[in-house]
Amino acid sequence: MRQIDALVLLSTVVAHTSCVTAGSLPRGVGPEFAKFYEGKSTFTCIGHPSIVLKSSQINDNACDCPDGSDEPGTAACSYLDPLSPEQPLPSSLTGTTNTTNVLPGFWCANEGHIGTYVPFVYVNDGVCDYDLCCDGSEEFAHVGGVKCKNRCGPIGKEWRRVDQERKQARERATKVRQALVTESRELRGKVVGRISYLTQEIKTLTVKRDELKAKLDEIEQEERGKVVQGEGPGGKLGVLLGLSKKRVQELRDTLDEVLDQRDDLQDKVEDLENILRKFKEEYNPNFNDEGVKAAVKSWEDYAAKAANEKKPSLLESDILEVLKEDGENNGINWNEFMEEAGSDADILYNFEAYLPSFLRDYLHVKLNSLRVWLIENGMLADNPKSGSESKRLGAARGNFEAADNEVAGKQSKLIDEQRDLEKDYGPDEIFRALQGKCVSIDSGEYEYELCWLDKTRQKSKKGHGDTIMGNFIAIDTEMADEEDRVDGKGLGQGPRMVLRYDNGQGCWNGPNRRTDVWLACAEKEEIWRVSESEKCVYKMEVGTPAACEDVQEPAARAKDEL
Ligand code: MAN
Repeated sequence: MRQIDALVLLSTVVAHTSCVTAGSLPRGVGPEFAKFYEGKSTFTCIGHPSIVLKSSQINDNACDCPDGSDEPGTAACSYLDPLSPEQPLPSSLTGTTNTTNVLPGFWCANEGHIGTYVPFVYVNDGVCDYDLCCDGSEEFAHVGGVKCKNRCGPIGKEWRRVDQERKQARERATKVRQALVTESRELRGKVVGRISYLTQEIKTLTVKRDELKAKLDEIEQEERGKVVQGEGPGGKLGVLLGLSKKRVQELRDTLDEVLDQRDDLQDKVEDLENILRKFKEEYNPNFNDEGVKAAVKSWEDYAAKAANEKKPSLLESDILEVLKEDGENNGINWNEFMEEAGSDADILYNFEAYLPSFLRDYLHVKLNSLRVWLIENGMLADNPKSGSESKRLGAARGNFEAADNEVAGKQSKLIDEQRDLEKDYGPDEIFRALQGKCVSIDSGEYEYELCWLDKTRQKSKKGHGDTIMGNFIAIDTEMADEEDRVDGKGLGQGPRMVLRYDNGQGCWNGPNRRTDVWLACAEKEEIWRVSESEKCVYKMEVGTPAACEDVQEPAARAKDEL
């Protein structure tokens, strides 16, 4: 108890130790209160200016000021001391005041060491409080014959040695921390590098993937027999059919005209042959006219040749068949051809069935070579009715799916990396360098393990297996208020980082295990102690160079890092 009080008071006064010479002041006055006592013939109560006392009333062992300021060097007003509430109020003041002592305590100058305030209740209590007042000045009355020698020489020397060691250890720990910060920065740089590399890779792969998709779509389209969509029903093949129908009609009209001309010419040939036949029968051979004789001879040769020529002539019925208008029962049934066929591919495959029989043989060969040409050029599936994919389509699909999977894989890696940059790794992202590393301690029947930003484990030494004591969730800050330990392996006082590990293995008949990992500055990673304050709720006290920096609230830290 006395040690804690001393530390609190010590911190208040360290900065003021050299301001005023103690000798010129009433006993027990601390440096920062000197101005109220120096060179005055009267004394005004510090907190009650209306009460003015004689100088002789200072330290006269009677509590005259309601705030105790007239007794800086005695225990007369110790009942006002907030550090000793157990002190009973004197009957004269009971019920009259709720004032506390305006002075923090009896000032012990501790020359050669560090001055500090001692609670008034310790003044002249017959005990040498060397841990607070190494010069023994608080026992000036020698109550019960007690004489407290001034021990500030050796105590101050030892304190400075320990303090020096502590400072050096802290400097070494701070250097280790700096190395961790450098490592963390490098690790972060690597993440940034991977993000930019992945972004570029995804860009390139997406273009490739999209090209492969377009190719796949194109081939699928083709395999379905849909040669790229054209205008109007039936696609390009529909257009082709329209053109074919028109062309067939044009050819039919031309054939019709040619037949008319043929008939005219045949009539004329017949007339001419009749004229020549009559000419041969009626000419007079006795006229020795050489020109006439040659003409008759030519006619006879022509007639003989015509009689010998038995050329198979096109049947008139066949020609008439061709000339007939297309319809349901003759010619090409274009309606049936265009409406009933399932697909363009079906149309091509069944084309011959729609033709008049006399054209089928001739067109069969031509159609076959057309089919082969269409398949080779990717305009017609090689086996549209089988239901299975062609090798070409299978390969295109495989290529696309591989590229698509690659893009998806890289995208998910990119998201992970981007999330990693947003994750809280603590001040200076210090835990980046520690992440994944573990530290453990042997304790009783267990070995306890802490894996930074991962898990805490309780490992049975009796072979009962490991128990997860929590999974890392967040970095928090909490106030520690513990006595300093001689070996320095303690949390001490002040704000400390606390790593929360939650949702560990379920506790029998209880909640899931969780662990609070309290951190304090140390030269090396070390679990100092593990406690289970309530069932399955653990506290680890851990030393680490990562904590050798003033702790900031996460919000302030985020602001600083912007
Ligand atoms: C085990 C350990 C203990 C815990 C009990 C709860 O023995 O994990 O720490 O308190 O289980 O049943």
